Amino acid sequence: MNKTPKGFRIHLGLFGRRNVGKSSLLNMITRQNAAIVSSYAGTTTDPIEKPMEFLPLGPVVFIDTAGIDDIGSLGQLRKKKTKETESEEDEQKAKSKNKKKKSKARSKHKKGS
Ligand SMILES: Nc1nc2c(ncn2[C@@H]2O[C@H](COP(=O)(O)OP(=O)(O)O)[C@@H](O)[C@H]2O)c(=O)[nH]1
Ligand SMILES: [Mg+2]
Repeated sequence: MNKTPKGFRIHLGLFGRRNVGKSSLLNMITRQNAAIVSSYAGTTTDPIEKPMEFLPLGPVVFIDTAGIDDIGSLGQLRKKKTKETESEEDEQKAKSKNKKKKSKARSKHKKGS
């Protein structure tokens, strides 16, 4: 189950303001204490990745992030990291779309030959 490489997993990012329950949601979905939950805004710092089998999707990786409204100098760094994670997820989505397109094109080509 956990053998699927990260690149083959669907990436599901949790983005939003601080203290809205992103980490609580991750813990609820994974049924683990994967991320620290607290009423103190700015608890999550580095993105937390949790690979799991999430039916009906299959192998996914959940990514919990710091808030998009973080403040202070450390907050700016956390926001930057969240933005980077967001872009990485978009890139990954585009890549997997391309992969699907290519494999569709290949199977069409096979059928035609
Ligand atoms: N009332 C209520 N509080 C929640 C809910 N989900 C999370 N919380 C509380 O909101 C606070 C922030 O939660 P957390 O998961 O750390 O938020 P994050 O900063 O978005 O990751 C914590 O005190 C949680 O116990 C919810 O569904 N209802
Ligand atoms: Mg959090």
